[in-house]
Amino acid sequence: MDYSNEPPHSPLLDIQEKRPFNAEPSAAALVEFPLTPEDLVYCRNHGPVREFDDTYQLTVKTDKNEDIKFSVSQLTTLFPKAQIVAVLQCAGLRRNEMGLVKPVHGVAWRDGVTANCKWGGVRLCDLLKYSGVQEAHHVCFSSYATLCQDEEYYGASIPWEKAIREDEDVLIAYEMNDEPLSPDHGAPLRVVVPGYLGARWVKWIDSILISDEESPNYYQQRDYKILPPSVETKAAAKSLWSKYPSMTALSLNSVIAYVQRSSNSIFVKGYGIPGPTGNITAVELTTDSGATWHSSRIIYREGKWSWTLWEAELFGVGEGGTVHSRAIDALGNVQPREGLWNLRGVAFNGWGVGHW
Ligand SMILES: Nc1nc2c(c(=O)[nH]1)N[C@H]1C(S)=C(S)[C@@H](COP(=O)(O)O)O[C@H]1N2
Ligand SMILES: [Mo]
Repeated sequence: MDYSNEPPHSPLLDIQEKRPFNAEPSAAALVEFPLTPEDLVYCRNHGPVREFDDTYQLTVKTDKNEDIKFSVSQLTTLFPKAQIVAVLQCAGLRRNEMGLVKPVHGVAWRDGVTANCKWGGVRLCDLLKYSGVQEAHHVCFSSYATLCQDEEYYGASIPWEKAIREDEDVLIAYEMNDEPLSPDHGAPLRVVVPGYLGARWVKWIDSILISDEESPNYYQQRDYKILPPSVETKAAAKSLWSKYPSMTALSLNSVIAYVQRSSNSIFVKGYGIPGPTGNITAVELTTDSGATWHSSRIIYREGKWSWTLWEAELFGVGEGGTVHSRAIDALGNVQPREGLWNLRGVAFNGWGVGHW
């Protein structure tokens, strides 16, 4: 694959892999901003990043066999712009922590592969209605424009219900934080699927297909699935991928970004990510492995899909110790103590952890 024409990447990220470019900021840097500035947004790629000019087109494939093509300027003039704050997160967030339990396969992501941004673009439901497509079970997104490691193109799909409901806020985005998307984050067009893992937020999207089947793409069918803990090798996984569902919603999560000690207290700050059952209502902290819990102050949360920033000062703590966090959502669901080990190291959401 040709990596020679990549645009420059943000110098503020820690590089995990150069080719493809995979890099993340520190969680401590992230939590200083309610909306993540572009140069702190992690980059997750399965192939080269490319730049496109204004001949770029998005094709909607209808069941009438008539492809409808849209240029970016047609999309911006035909449809009203929707703006949604939503947290983007890679399913591999905290994979390094899961790897301490037992080795896992994948980039050893820490807790920086998440970004809370304001996305601007066309509502997918508006685009589908305009295109006159017939209802089917899935909406498949593809980027044939960029090559990938495991398959020629990148693809993903989401259920029809998620795609067509206006209050699910799925976008074909052309803006991030009120600026045009950058090449690293999918310019000129990317999918934004609030609440779902980043793997479904297809960058450089150039095709939409309505289908009764999920996307057949590698990244939908043979990756981004939670295999049972008994599957410990790639060979054992091979025949099992098709038996397990593709991941959709993110898991309820919280992360301690840093702990600062002063004379007799600690200051703790972090973020939380909503799970499938509503946004976070509280993040609690414990310094005695869960015997007693202290509340934290929520300092930022916005709408249904954003992350939560929180902080707390805990007094009367000893010389050194460990603090854990757990998030609680609108339905009273609580982040679990342990994350479930799985071969690909996805969806890790055990209690957040910090030391002083
Ligand atoms: N075309 C394409 N889209 C893609 C990917 C990719 O490799 N190619 N990676 C996916 C994954 S796994 C994630 S987590 C997000 C990352 O988006 P970002 O690089 O803007 O942070 O993009 C998704 N969309
Ligand atoms: Mo990802």
